[in-house]
Amino acid sequence: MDMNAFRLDGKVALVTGASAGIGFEIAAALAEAGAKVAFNNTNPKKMEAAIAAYKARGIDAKGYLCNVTDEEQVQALVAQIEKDLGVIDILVNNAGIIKRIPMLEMKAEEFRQVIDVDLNAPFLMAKAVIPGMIKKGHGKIINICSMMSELGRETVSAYAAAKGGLKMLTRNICAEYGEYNIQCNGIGPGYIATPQTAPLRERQSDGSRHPFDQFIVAKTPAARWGEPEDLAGPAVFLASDASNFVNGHILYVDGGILAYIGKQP
Ligand code: NAP
Ligand code: GCO
Repeated sequence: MDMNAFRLDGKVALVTGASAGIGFEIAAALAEAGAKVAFNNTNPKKMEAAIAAYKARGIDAKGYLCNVTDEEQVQALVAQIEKDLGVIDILVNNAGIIKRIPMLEMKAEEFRQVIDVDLNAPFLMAKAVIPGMIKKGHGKIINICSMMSELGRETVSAYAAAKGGLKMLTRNICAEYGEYNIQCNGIGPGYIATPQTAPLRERQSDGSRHPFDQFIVAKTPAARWGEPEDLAGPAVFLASDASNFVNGHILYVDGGILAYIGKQP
């Protein structure tokens, strides 16, 4: 096998929300595999810090302020990247939010906000990049799903609905555009140590570990939280020619948690 199939030289990649966390590590890995990398976010200060952090890794990532829920901004983002770097070959829909609120206490507006970022925005982003991919004769779309694409849990109704929908959007893009040599797959991270899950890992006032932290470690065969770096290899694989016959698949990168009933207390 030609191992260059895992390289991304000459490719243009856009990772949404890659100012920190999972998106940052995925964007860095795509760059280290040879891609020219663009990323977007909404917060100028985090953008600046991210560009410096990419530079410290020897990566010349191009940052764009863009709210992925705004269709006009999304269209303008894709057009600007095409001018600056070229037509987008790889899109990673990573930008996402979560609101942990019991359903009966959650306002309709709060539910809509989560659906807007986590489900509507990946639709808008995919719609914006697919025409260029069709013209180019190939494309890779990677949607960052979640274990909540498969499982529910208290207080995350909007997030689980969005990520379940994102799993099916992934399969539908595969169905509709596979004939144009576009592969659309998902990555389903398990519990990963990022700002988004920081509240679930906070030390208690007596210095003990958060009960949820203990719960997740007991439920995970790897007996640890994932790190954003754990997602780098799977992302490079799904962004590369090595996965050209993988389509509509959700690759769970979860330390085995979805396969395991959990350690007996
Ligand atoms: P994070 O650290 O909170 O990063 C989320 C990123 O999304 C931030 O950089 C944020 O950038 C950006 N963002 C949020 N709303 C945006 C918008 N409207 N437009 C543009 N950018 C926006 O979260 P993370 O843990 O790395 O999560 C990244 C993805 O992985 C999310 O889709 C999340 O649902 C998913 N995921 C996370 C885990 C986990 O355990 N951490 C597990 C499974 C799936 P700014 O704030 O700078 O705008
Ligand atoms: C939560 C967590 C999870 C993770 C991830 C798991 O509150 O349960 O935030 O939702 O973010 O999605 O795969």
